[in-house]
Amino acid sequence: MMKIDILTLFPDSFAPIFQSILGRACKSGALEINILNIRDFSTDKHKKCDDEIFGGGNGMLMTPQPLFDAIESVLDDDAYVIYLSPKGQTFSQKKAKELATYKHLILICGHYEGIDQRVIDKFVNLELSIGDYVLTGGELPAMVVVDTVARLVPNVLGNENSAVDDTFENDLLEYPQYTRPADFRGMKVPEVLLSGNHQEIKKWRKAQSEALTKKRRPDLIKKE
Ligand code: 58G
Repeated sequence: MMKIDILTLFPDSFAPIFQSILGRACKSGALEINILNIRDFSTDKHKKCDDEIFGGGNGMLMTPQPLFDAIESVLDDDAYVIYLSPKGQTFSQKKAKELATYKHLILICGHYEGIDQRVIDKFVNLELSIGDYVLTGGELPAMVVVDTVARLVPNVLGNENSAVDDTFENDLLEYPQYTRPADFRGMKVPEVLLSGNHQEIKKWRKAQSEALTKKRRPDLIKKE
């Protein structure tokens, strides 16, 4: 059971994560995802959440007051607070495994030129980036992190083992997989997979994984 609170100015953009597997996990109780609109916490008469940047510079910054109040409304002793930012540590399957051990994640999505540094200094445990590119908001990165982490939480995926053989779980790319029919338009499934010889199948899959990783992602192969 994991709780995830997402703080955003664009709550509607999270509709996709309530589809399919994660939607089912929310209904089954394996996962609780709350979307909070940062604007609801603004004490400004016009619900303003942004302002000009001290010292000059282009664009606007998210002001501290709505963010402080939004974070404090969900903060507890179990919470681990993440700010999605291109300046953050790079996200990975390894990082996802670490995050999956927390009971409560709070994800902050920035917009414009980002958020006031005092929010980061006061509350943020981890600045996290999904890759070396800049987006208009932290919503897409937040969805990437939620999807990746949630599928590692017990009882979120139907089958408890389905995350074990995945690409990256053993620093190898996954072997090719096939389903019926065994012959589709003359393209045949490799004979060994139809043999029922589980030892041979295991050997074939390992060899395929290693060959593909060596060809496509030599950087993943540990030099020891
Ligand atoms: C510079 C520009 C600093 C995450 C924008 C902060 C968030 C990319 C990623 C921002 C993001 C990523 C405002 C919009 C954060 C703020 C947000 N872009 N690579 N943009 O994970």
